[in-house]
Amino acid sequence: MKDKPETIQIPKPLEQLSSSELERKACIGKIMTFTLKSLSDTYVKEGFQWLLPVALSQSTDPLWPDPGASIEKRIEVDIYGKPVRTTASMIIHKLIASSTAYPKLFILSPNIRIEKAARAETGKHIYEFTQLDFEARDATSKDVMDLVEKALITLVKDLKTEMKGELTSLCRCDSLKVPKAPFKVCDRVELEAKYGAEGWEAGLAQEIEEPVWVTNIPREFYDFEDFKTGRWDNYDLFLPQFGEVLSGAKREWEYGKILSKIERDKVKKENYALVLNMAKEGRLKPSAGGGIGIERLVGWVAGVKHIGECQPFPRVPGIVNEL
Ligand code: ASN
Repeated sequence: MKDKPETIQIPKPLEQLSSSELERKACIGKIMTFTLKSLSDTYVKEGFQWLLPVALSQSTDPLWPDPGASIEKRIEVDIYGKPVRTTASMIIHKLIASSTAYPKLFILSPNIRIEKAARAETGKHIYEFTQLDFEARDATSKDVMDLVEKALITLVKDLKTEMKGELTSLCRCDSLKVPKAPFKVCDRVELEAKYGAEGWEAGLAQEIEEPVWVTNIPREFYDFEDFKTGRWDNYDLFLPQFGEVLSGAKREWEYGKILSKIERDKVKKENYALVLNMAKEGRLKPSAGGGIGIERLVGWVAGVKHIGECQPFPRVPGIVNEL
């Protein structure tokens, strides 16, 4: 996400809000509740198991190399004589869980990413957010796109009837349109040619009027890369006038490829011993999945300027409140 020059009001903690600001906060809160219920209903109906998140693990998302990453600090502590990290995403857990007891799963998990303080005013970054992270064994990218399109269309359609009052008071009732499936799919290479290597994300978000998928984005080792063509079988979902709200991929499952990518990226191999061993033993299964940034999705629905507004206890980069 490209940082915006426009000054954005930084979300304040609850105890500092005026009565009209509290009303707005309550409205966004109701849209959050509705969204969580709608999405979890869709995933459960589609046969996904609902797993609980973990906060500390030896292995978490390396978030590297990722062109969008701006992590200032990685949190690592020792417990019981072992180093553990706070969850950056549950991708590694999803690979293991979907290969074993939970072929189709989703988790609403807190993701801790200590973003650089300079990102306070992008309106799209918070240092602790919630991701609806999901994974399905043997699924293809197309399967995931179909599922997400269905979840999003159901959500917006139902919001427009059942949350009409809230959307009206947020001045979002008319501008929020029910998206039409299938969403358009663009290749990142074409977008870079059109908007430039740096500006394509912002350029795309400003131009589109419907959600758009972007594929073929070079990033972490777990996303599938075709070594013959150099093409990545992954995808981001961009929402109009907003930006990226989901990222996901078909996954790597072959030992040789995972090892060579970890080495190429200079990621610490010892932090991914379990994934590597499972792959070596042929126990890592092909899968595809993704993660929806909940505050971003609700922020788009509610039309907020800063997604910290969707949090009861805002996590704005650089600002640490008592709660
Ligand atoms: N949740 C993302 C995925 O499933 C990974 C991430 O958040 N970095 O691909």
